[in-house]
Amino acid sequence: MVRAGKEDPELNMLVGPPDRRVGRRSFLQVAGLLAAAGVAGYAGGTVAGLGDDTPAAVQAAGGPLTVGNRRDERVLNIYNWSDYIDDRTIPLFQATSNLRVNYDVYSSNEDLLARMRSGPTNYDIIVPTSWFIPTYLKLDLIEPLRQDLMPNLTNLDKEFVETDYDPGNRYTVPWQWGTSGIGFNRKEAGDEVDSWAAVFEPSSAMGGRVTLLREVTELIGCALIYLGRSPNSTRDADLAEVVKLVRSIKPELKGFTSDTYIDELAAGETWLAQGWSGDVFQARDQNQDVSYVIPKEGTLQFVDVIAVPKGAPHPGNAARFMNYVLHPKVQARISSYVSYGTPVSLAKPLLPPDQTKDPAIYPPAETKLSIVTLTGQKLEKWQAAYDEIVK
Ligand code: N2P
Repeated sequence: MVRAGKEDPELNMLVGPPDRRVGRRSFLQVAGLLAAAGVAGYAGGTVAGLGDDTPAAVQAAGGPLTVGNRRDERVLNIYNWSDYIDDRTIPLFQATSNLRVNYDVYSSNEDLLARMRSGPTNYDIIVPTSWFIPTYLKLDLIEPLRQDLMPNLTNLDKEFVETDYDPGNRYTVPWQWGTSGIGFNRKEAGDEVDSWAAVFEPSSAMGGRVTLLREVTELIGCALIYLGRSPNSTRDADLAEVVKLVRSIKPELKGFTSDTYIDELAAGETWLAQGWSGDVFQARDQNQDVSYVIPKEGTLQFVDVIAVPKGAPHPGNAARFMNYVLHPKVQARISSYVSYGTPVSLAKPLLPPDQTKDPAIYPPAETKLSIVTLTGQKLEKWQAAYDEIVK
């Protein structure tokens, strides 16, 4: 039963569905709203019992809320993927922590990495896909987390702790996870879409209505899977085949996009889109003709992880935010809205059963899912192949 009394402000704030996406276009407006919500937030700064900035945690950390920061400011600068959060989590975090959040978005790992390589930024939080973490570590772009400020780390499912890319969560905590697949309009593309052929060899009737992801690993990895090659291949012959295939269908494509396809699917402008699971479900929330399928050839599974850029101004505040989003109730609010998988099983009983039972969100063990390993020169080779395709 949902209590909505004053005694549990967090629960109170969970009542009622979120109604605005923090997407490409809306994030600036939302940022304005968030600033306003921060001003109207709790003056006291902590709310007991939430497992985030509890008085005990603050005391254990030895001081005021700004402990752990390089700049003594009640500010947190977040850089996350577009369409990857509900519209309530940030205002509620601001209210419970008395920190002001600046929220900015990107739409590909390449954009994020390029930004981080271009010199210091003011960001305290970034959310790369896990397979980029070895690269971030090698380039010395991220720093260890203030785990002492994150008691909710214990909420994480084991598989997100015992990872290859960051065992023990020294540098990262998972945000959400999902798959890439095909979003399609059943009225226009039919009910039978089940193969990557739908987007990598589209029929001429779909001309100008097909989009592919503007993201190196997803484009190259899924095309390799369609061609029956290893999703981690760096063989020149395999990559040449991918380039040839995708270049040959370019006249049929509406374009490459990793953000606008949500609105385009929802508006019925795009009929077939290579896309990420939750994004397609967000389009379906607006247009019931949209469906998502994991192609029969298999696909890539990703985990996007929160990390702190090296030398970030407010790593203490970043830890407070990570701790907040590891709370099952907060995870449930985010996950139910974005329709991606949660790394906190304790959140699942709080999610709508039609999500937790949906094999497209939580795929059964027999689904063919691959994980990209980005080591050595693979990223360069894949980027070169991608550039040949897109340019
Ligand atoms: C959010 C897309 C995130 C998934 N719109 C890509 N890793």
